[in-house]
Amino acid sequence: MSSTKIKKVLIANRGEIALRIVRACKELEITSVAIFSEVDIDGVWVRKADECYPILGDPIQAYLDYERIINLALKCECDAIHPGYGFLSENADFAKACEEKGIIFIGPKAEHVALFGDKMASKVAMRNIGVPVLPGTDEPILDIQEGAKIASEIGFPVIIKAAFGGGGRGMRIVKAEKDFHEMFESATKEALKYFGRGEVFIEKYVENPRHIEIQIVADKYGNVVHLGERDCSIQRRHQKVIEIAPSPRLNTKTRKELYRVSTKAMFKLGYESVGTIEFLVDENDNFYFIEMNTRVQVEHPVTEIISGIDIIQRMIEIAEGDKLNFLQEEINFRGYAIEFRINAEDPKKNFIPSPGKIISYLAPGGPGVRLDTNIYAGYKIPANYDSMVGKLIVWALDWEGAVRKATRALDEFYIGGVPTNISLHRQIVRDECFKNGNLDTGYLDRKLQHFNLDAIHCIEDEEKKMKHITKVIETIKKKNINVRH
Ligand code: MV4
Repeated sequence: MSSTKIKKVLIANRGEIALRIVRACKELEITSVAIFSEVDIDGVWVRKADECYPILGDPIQAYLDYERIINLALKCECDAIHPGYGFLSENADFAKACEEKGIIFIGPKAEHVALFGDKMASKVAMRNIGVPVLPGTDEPILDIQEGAKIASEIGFPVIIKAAFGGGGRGMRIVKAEKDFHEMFESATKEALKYFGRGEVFIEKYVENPRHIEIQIVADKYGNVVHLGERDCSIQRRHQKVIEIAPSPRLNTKTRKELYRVSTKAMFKLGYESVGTIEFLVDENDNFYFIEMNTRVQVEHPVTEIISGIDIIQRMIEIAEGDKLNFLQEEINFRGYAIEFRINAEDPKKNFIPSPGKIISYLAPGGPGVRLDTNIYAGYKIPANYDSMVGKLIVWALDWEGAVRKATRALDEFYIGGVPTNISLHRQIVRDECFKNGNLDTGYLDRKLQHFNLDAIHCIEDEEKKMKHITKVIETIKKKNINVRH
């Protein structure tokens, strides 16, 4: 297979992931082209990219209108488009349209984007190649009575899921047959509203599982490598809040089996590019495939840090037709990395989004601290997009060290002017269950009510200390006290 040197990439995304891709392009000496909506002109990625073009009109459509984006890419002679995550990153029609226009889609083959966009077809494909999946239906439920009957055969609790959705929308847990009808109706309605498709399916519900995902990197020549796992169990309303690599409590046997089935499945499918296979792990360490993400994920930095692999650069090189430049046995996983999603949301008001102007900004730093963000003092967080404004990632050789470093870094982190969820993170890292790595998807729901979410800023304590020491100095000077230290 031939290699096509990519010289110029259009980044069809915004915010921190767009900046991340600009950085990867710079290090590969690839020209980066940013697009931005009318509310995003102050984005760091816009100014750091080699070229930037406004997509005027609706601020959301600016990153979804793929005909405009492809035409712009052609006009500025880009060889490739990187979709990042969200927006068009899992739109098979977009991937196909790029290929038809002769533009490299930096990601998997369109057929795999389509396959894994269908949550039922994904399960059938993975089950056929030996990946454990949960008992459930392979087809959408078309008749409620039939659905209730199947649910009873599977055994309650069951979970109803959107066939063409993800992230918890169109998802309902049904604990008893009497609730099935109402839950089926509301799941279907929500799936239709959010995904334009109302098909739902059923599967056996796993109580309080751990959410473990395997990072895959595969080239166009059948070389498939895993980059370990991430524990994403700390979620709030299906939004990941903290991600950890490796999982602090996964046993070695389960870990190795997860790696084995994941790499084997991707090899058999002929998968190319990066991808993440999501599993649920129950209390008896049984694991089950639930979905696959055919894109780079928000939480990729924790894997980059423990493996030493730049996932975005490898994605670009794979798209160019390069072979992977490392073997599985050459990947040495070192230490623990923890990612804290920094969201402009108000923990004191049930985490409603809190866009607005950042008045002051003091970022943490020091050994083992990485910050992937697009914010700065003076930046106005737009109200049009997801509330995540950045990610704080820490690394240490052992779990306890990573938790200590996280505590220190979060205590340093100060964003003035808009409420953020930093106070939530500061509570979590001090929680015994978290420190013991005792995590499952129900963790945050159990703990939230007990946390003190006042935005207690260590900065204010420092201000008091500095005011005090200033007064002491003035007193010394006034009384001409001779202080010999
Ligand atoms: C499940 C599950 C338990 N049993 N499926 C699917 C979408 C993904 N983001 C979360 N999903 C889950 N699928 C079965 N059969 C548990 C989750 C799940 C979850 C469910 C409800 C509330 C929060 C959750 C957090 C992570 C995983």
